[in-house]
Amino acid sequence: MFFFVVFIAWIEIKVNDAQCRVRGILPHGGMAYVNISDEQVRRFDEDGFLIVERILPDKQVNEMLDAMERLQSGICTRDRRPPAQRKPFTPFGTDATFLTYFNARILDAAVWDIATDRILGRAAAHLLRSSSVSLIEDQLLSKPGYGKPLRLHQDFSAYGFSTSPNTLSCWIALTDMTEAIGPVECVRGSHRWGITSNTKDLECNRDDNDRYLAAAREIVPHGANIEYVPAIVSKGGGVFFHGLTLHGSRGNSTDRPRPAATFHWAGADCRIDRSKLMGYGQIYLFNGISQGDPLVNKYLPQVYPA
Ligand SMILES: O=C(O)CCC(=O)C(=O)O
Repeated sequence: MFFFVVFIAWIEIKVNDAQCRVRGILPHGGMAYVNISDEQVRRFDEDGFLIVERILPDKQVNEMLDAMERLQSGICTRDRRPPAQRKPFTPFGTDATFLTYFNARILDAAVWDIATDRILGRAAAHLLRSSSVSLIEDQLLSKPGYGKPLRLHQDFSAYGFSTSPNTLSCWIALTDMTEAIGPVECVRGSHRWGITSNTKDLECNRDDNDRYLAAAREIVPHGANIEYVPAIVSKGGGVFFHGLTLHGSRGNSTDRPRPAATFHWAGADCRIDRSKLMGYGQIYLFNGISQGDPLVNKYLPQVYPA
C-alpha cells in the first residue's frame, strides 16, 4: 500500500511538471521556464533575434503591471539608489510615443526579483554564447492608445560605455499583441550590418516611413532586404534580440495602451570604457567599476551563473 501511494504521488509530480513546462512556468509557481535549445541558438545567430511564446508566467506579468502602476503613483517598494540620488522619479519619453521607467528594478523589489532571475539569465547567456551575463538595464514601458511609432534603432547605441556589442535585449509583452497595437519588430539579419549613426530622437510620425526606416537604409548591405518580423505574441511572450539588431515599433492604431517590459544583459567580454559614460543619466549605476573592468556591481548584478 505504501509503495502504491508513493507511486501515485510520483506520477502526480511528473504530470504537474509536464503541465508547467507546456504552460511555460516552472513547477510549483516558480519563474518562467525559458529553456533555450541549441537549435534556437542557431536561429538567433542567423536572424539576430528569437521570438519566444512564453517568457514570463501570468503571475510575473501581473507583478510587472502592478509595479508600473506603483511607479506611476510615485511609490517605490525598495529604493536601492544611493541616498543622494533619492529624488522623485519621472518616466522618460512623451505621452505621444511611449513612457519608459528606466531601471525600475532599482526602485521596485518585485521588478528586481524578476529582472535578476537566474533562469532568464541562463537563457541570455546561452543565446550570447557567453560564460556569464550581468543585467545592465531594465525598462517598464507603456505605448499609449494611438501612440506614435518608435523608429528602427540598435540598443547598443545606448551602451557606448561597453567595449563589446555582445549584449542582449529581451522585450516582453505585458498584454496580448496584435499587429494593430504596435508590437516591437526586428529586422532579420541586421545584427550583421554594422553600427548605424542614426541614433538620435526615435520618435516618428505615423506616415513618415522614410524616417522610420532611416537607420536600416543607412547600413543595409547592397542587395539585401529589410525584412521586419513583428513579435505577435500573447502576454508573457516576447523576443530576445542582439544589441546590434535593428528594431522598433509601428504606431498603436488601437485605443488600448500597450505595456511591455525589457531586460538587457551584457556578456562576459563587455568591459567598461568610463570615458563614454558622459551624458548617461544614472551614472551611479556604474559606481565602483574601474576602467576596463566587467560591467558588474551591485546595481548591474551578474545573474548567471548567480
Ligand atoms: O516597446 C517598444 O515599442 C520598443 C522598445 C524598444 O525599442 C527598446 O526598448 O529598445
